[in-house]
Amino acid sequence: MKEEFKGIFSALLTAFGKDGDFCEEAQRDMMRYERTTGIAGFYVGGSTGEAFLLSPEERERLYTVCAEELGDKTGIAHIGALSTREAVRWAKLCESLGYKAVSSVTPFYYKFSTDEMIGYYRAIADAVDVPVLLYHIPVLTGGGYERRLFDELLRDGRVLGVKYTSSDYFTFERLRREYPDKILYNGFDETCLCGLAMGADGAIGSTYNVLGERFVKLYSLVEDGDLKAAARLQHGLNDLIAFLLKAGDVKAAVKYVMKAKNGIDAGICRAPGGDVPEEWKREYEREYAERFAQGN
Ligand code: MN9
Repeated sequence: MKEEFKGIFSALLTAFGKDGDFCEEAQRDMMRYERTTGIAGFYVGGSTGEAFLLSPEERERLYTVCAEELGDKTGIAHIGALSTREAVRWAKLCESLGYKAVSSVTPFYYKFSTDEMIGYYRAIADAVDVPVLLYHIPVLTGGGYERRLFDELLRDGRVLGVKYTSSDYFTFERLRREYPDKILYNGFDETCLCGLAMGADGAIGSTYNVLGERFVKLYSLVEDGDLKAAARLQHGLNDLIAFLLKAGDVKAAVKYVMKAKNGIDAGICRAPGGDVPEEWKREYEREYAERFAQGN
């Protein structure tokens, strides 16, 4: 069961049409393209997928359409919500659609206690037979995982592991050491190599929508023990990621590249988000289009 969770996973974008509605066709096109890049699977409806900006109807449609396009790839559905009952509802739906695991950020905005958060994950695990992947992303949730939460949940056999989006690699390494059988994913693409070098089983990230092939290469270099070549590759990729980050909203930038490089129009991000700045687009055409298209 573990093998299917290893490797590079695209934190899949959600496509919108010109009218701003969810665009099923572009969603399918994106997945068909990404399936050719060698990635292991898709993480559907997460931060990059603008999950919390979708209506319940759209969210259901997104999970359904993406489940149909998984092909032989592993699907992990982010089912996080503010309330336990909503998360449980999404988890059950995604299990029935064939996702191999369900995942959630900690409930945010309200200051829930650690015990309440543990209860949230346990309720999800009680509701489904697929394993639960924790999603640690303090930069967006404002915290959430104190060490006790990790420990209590990682000792639970129904918990798959952690999607770890933090630059605290000491904690990451301690988790690796103490939970050798859990699946740990690196979360920040710009430090993918750090996580893999510390023993991550894979990585889930936004830029893999458009840089999948090269991160698959990085993953296999680490597997082969060639850390020097992997570092060279990460350096080159980070020139591109630094440029994506410069746009202000990385998912908007990845959408732009998806269209410019692959001809798939996933629209712009949903308001109050939006498009990348015009000046950034000009710089893309001038300095980066070729590097994104060709490699480093
Ligand atoms: O978890 C993503 N995190 C956020 C995954 O979007 C906050 C990453 O893939 C980043 O987008 C990427 C750029 O910083 O590393």
